[in-house]
Amino acid sequence: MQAGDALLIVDVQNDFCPGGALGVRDGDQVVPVLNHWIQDAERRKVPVFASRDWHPPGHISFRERGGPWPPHCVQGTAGAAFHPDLNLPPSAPIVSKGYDPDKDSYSAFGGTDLKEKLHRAAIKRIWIGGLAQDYCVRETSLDAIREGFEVHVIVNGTRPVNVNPDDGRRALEDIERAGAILEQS
Ligand code: VGL
Ligand code: ZN
Repeated sequence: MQAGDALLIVDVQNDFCPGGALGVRDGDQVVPVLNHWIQDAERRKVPVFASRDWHPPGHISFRERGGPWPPHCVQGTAGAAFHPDLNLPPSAPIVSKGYDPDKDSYSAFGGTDLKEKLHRAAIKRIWIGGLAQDYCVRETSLDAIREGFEVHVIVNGTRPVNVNPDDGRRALEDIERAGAILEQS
């Protein structure tokens, strides 16, 4: 990571970790990995951004409204909080998504000012990790590429939901085909 780069931590929230409402298998294992990246970013003066899934009660993505998911990441609840061990810098801008009761967005660019924030910080290249690999990380990475950023995905800093067993693998393939670089270390 160097000048012109940003680190983007996607949805590392309690509800996406084991025991959470939409717990991703080994989701909490991304935390120590991403903490290392955060530490490295701070040392290099690379800005860190974080997104969070931030739904109102009765959100359209919830089963009670015909959506695919149990209620999760409800605004202000413990499940919507970042994992307690995630060491986000206090200065890290936080982007909230999925706040409209009638709209969902897996992408951290959807309905947010993330693009403007990144442009204002003169960011050209983004390092992305977090949850979940086959939803928010996938869509955020694809949008970032569409917006013209160079995208690196920190693969061991992500985990898939795997509604279907291959979803994570396919998501990585899709992201790579779109032009992202998969960071395997
Ligand atoms: C996500 C499922 C439902 C995500 C959000 O952030 O990956 N997944 N809502
Ligand atoms: Zn959601």
